Amino acid sequence: MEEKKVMLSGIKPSGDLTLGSYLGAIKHWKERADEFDCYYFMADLHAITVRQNPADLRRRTLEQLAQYIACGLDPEKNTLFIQSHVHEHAELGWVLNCYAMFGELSRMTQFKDKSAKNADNINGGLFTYPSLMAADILLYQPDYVPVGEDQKQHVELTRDIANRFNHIYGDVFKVPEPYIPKVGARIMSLANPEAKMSKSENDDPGRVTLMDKPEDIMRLFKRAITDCDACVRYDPENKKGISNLMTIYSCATGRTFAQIETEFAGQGYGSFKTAVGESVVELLRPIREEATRLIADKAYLQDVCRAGAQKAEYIAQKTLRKVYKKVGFVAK
Ligand code: AQP
Repeated sequence: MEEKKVMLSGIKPSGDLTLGSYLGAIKHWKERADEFDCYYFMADLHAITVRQNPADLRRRTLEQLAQYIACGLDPEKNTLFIQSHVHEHAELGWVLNCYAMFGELSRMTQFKDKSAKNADNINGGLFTYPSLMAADILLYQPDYVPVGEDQKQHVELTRDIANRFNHIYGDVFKVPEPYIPKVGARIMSLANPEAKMSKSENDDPGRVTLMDKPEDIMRLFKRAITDCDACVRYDPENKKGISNLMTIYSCATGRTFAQIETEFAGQGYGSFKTAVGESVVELLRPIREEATRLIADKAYLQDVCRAGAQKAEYIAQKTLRKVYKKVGFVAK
């Protein structure tokens, strides 16, 4: 029997998952479970590159697992685990640090953005984040890494590191491809369509989280920033707010931009914003309800992540053993 291709991705439990996390990442993960051997994790090692409250981090990590499952990731079909439970991530991360160049790491947009936002805590982990991300990926030899547009640069660096390593030691790593969705790869804040909708931006009045109540979602959409043109038309250059809302509506309803333009022709923005809000309420309702149920069942969540870590570790160990041998470490 032909082996299934491997797919892997992760999200930092650095804040409550947003509509952006869902449309840019998780939605595409669940569509692949039958076709691929899928590994998805809660990237807690990455989360501490920005200071976290320990109790919140612990709570959010398990809540994120509950939300993954509620979004449709069946733990029987997908390997779901917590990054820090598989110590091979940190170990390979160190090795790959020695194959990632200072200049490359300095050019990463996320490092520059996060350094600007956390000027009092520009730590080494923030700088070497891409080496750990390369380790996360390369340990599992995946064919595809589904990410939003903002993570494309990191996947490209992973490819460079893998190629560099393979060039020295032979074919150790499979060089993965980023998989970036055509629509929804970058969902912007409803309050500032120039900025990405981010989990950790708690005070962003344009952030929709998976656990938001319907009335809060409707309020956020009614207040969404648009323009004074009063015409629902997709133009991401000149009409960023409306184009963002159209992207969200398209993802939630499956309609194309042309169909949306026809649907709202001559109607102004009020009814459009209401329709987008309602589509998101209906999209998120079953996720919120199922996640709420699962969050209350801590024993089940613990079982899922324990089983996931065991399965992930088996693969991760094999790759790490090979890497240690190649670089010249003495076997235990
Ligand atoms: N707004 C978004 N639109 C589309 N995709 C998004 N992703 C995140 N936000 C959006 C995708 O989700 C995956 C997980 O991202 P991450 O948590 O590892 O890091 P991030 O991209 O830095 O996410 P945030 O929300 O901005 O977190 P914080 O605020 O902690 O830095 C990735 O595939 C990402 O592309």
